[in-house]
Amino acid sequence: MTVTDTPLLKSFTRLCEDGFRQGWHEANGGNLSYRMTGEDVAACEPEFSFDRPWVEMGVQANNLKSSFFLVTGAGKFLHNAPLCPADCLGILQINDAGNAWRIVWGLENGGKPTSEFPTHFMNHSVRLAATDGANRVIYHAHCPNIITLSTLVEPDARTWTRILWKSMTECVLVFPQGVGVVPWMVPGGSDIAQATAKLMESHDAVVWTQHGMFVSGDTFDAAFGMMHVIEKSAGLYLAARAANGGNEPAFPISDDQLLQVCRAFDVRPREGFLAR
Ligand code: 2HA
Ligand code: ZN
Repeated sequence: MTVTDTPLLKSFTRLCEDGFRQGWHEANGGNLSYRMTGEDVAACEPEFSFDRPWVEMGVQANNLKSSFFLVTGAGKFLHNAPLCPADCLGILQINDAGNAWRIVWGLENGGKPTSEFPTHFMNHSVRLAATDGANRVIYHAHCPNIITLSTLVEPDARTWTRILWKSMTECVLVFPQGVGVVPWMVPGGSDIAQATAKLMESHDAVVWTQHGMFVSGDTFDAAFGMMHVIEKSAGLYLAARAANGGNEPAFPISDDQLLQVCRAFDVRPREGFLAR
């Protein structure tokens, strides 16, 4: 089986296409990475080549030494990933020191991994540790309602989380830890990578103010679903606020109602975010 025929490539490009259809990936906006299993590597290895140079990342992680990632390419349109995966996507090997990558498959024609690879890499490191290896997918999207909301609401995690939980009943079950919020920063470097990774220690989802969102998940479905739920909730809040003359929605779900939902489904919401 060739790399492009593997179920992994199909799941990866399906998410790219689904995100595009949602309107989250204008031009080259957004990026995706997946930490490969030993089986994934074994299936793809016959097509690997090890002649491209190592590139230092400016970040380092002990728990990702010698691992392999499937990633989207810098400047590539996610919409094109299903059409020409070997051009738009690449498989990276991490070196023994955990501080550099080299391309072993794909990104033909001189491509490079996503400009946000430092953030993806650091997020993988903290989510691997936080979930005992279960999380494998890190996904970044330019979801419009999240971006709009950040022009209206201060970059405070408790404020954001309460808005999102209170706009749709099951949100508190989907992201009981709430969302982390990174205040506006220059994208693409190690500073925003460190700030995001710190929040990823205790969240599945982190908002990049006026930019978009990062989520993590065990599977492509889980990561996409997380993005979808949070973005939808932001949209519901914006619509309710617009319909109410720009004022706060008159009847948001109450703290007590959210606690009832949590009790019914045996979920613990983040401490201090709901009044008991
Ligand atoms: O263009 O989304 O944050 C890719 C990005 C950078
Ligand atoms: Zn972006």
